[in-house]
Amino acid sequence: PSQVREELIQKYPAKVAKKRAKSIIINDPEIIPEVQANVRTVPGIITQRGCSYAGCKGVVLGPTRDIVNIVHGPIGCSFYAWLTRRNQTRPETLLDENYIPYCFSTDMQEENIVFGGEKKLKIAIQEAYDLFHPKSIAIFSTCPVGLIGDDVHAASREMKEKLGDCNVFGFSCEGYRGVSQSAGHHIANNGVFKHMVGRNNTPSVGKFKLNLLGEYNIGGDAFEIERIFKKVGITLVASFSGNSTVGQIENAHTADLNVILCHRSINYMGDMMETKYGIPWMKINFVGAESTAKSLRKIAEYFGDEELKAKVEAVIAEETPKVKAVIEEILPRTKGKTAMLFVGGSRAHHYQDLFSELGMTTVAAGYEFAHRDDYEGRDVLPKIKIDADSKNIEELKVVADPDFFNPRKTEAELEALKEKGLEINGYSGMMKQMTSKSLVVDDLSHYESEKLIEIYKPDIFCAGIKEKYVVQKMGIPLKQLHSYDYGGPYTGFEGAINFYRDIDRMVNNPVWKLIKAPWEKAGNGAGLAASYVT
Ligand code: CFM
Ligand code: HCA
Repeated sequence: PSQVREELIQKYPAKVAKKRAKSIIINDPEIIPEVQANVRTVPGIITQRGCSYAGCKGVVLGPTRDIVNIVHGPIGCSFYAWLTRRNQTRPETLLDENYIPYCFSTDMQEENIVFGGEKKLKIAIQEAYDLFHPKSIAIFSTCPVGLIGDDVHAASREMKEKLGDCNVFGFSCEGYRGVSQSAGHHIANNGVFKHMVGRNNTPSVGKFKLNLLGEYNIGGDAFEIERIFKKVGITLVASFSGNSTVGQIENAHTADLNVILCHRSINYMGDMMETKYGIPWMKINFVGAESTAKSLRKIAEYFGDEELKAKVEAVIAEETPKVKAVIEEILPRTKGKTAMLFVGGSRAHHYQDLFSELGMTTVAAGYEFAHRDDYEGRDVLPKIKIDADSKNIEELKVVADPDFFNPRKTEAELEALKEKGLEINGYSGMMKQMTSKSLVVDDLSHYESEKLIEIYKPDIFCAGIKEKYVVQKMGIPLKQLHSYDYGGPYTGFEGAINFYRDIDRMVNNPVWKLIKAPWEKAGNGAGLAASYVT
């Protein structure tokens, strides 16, 4: 692997090579080496990353169906984000509000850039209100808004007061706010926490009440998790934010546990809700049949109820045989094959579980925009250097709520749960789970992806739409782990079965052998030693 690392960086200018070397790591799960992450991409490098606005508007706020999300900016920022993320939603009746299929934009023109766009923004808010009378309107700032200094917060406050029965709030999530989507997640968490959580104090009903954080219902993933929760008797108070409503999120502080699926995008919310309301959080994973079973057991252990534990065991026993039957059929065809995963800030970790259930090895993986804790585990948090880019994002000062702070577990109870092996408020990251000498690469560049494929020739490469067709032209199937290539759901037990079948179809499709990869074409000298790979 150290030769591979050399090969990846040798074409770069010396300074760039030095920087990239810190983000290309040979894994050792015992020691867990440091990975350089959440730093600026070198200009000129083709990155997989997106922007802050994408992380705030598209990722965190986008899936809540009854907020009117108005993008303050030029139309392109809206148009290219319109329905592209595949977050599904299921209104309870046909009359329920659902603005997800819409695309709201202030359509800023040159005149607004020169003379300011606040007036146009307020007119847009009024127009949206007159048309739909929504409970909430959120405003998202695109790059020019910050550059010209439009105050979306003042405009929102003014309109909230004027409209009376509509909660209007803004986000300073200009694309350039941080080095990637990740800054937008943090900005979104702050805004949702400040303007939504705790607004509605209707007590929630149920014996085992939790919020599901960091699950965005891509391809219907949340529907499968909801099905399982219902079956075991767990009440989902609020989802952040797949298949969610404003009412759920405003009431989230009445739940007794937060479970976090995507740590990267929403860990801030878990911490803030713990401080303000006394609700602990636990990292769980519903991607993979075994992980789903393990996560359900963790939840039952947290609530410490024998009846719930028995119900969880009964559901696992009922769901597992159909999963096992499919694995048994497919495993002989997938066993021993290799995968690479370069996605976002959590799936590059979670989907390794599904591949290992198929007997496949992850030879290289990395995130687009995660932080060191997502690689190395939260123990490194105190060691992470605060740089100019991270300082840019507000850290909310959160204190215990005088009326609603209520520790759901005493210190002693939490200690006892930890003794039992339950990781409370913790996440041990991706590297601990990956094999020794596998490669971990942060913010993989396009050049590096081509090199990795030439060297390892993996049986499948997992990434997004920008990578898909380039990789497939090299004769390697690419599975989109963002949009799922319009498949899914992939969570829970039913989802695992869907995934096994989709991967089987891809890695065993003879069509890939008909494509001549660049290194197979005569005379291009790109034939890299397969002997690097052990
Ligand atoms: Fe979390 Fe996500 Fe992801 Fe993410 Fe994303 Fe996504 Fe992703 Mo695309 S919140 S970090 S910012 S799991 S949109 S649903 S698929 S990059 S790995
Ligand atoms: C985003 C959204 C995205 C893009 C996916 C892709 C998603 O980052 O703005 O590049 O294929 O999941 O839709 O991550």
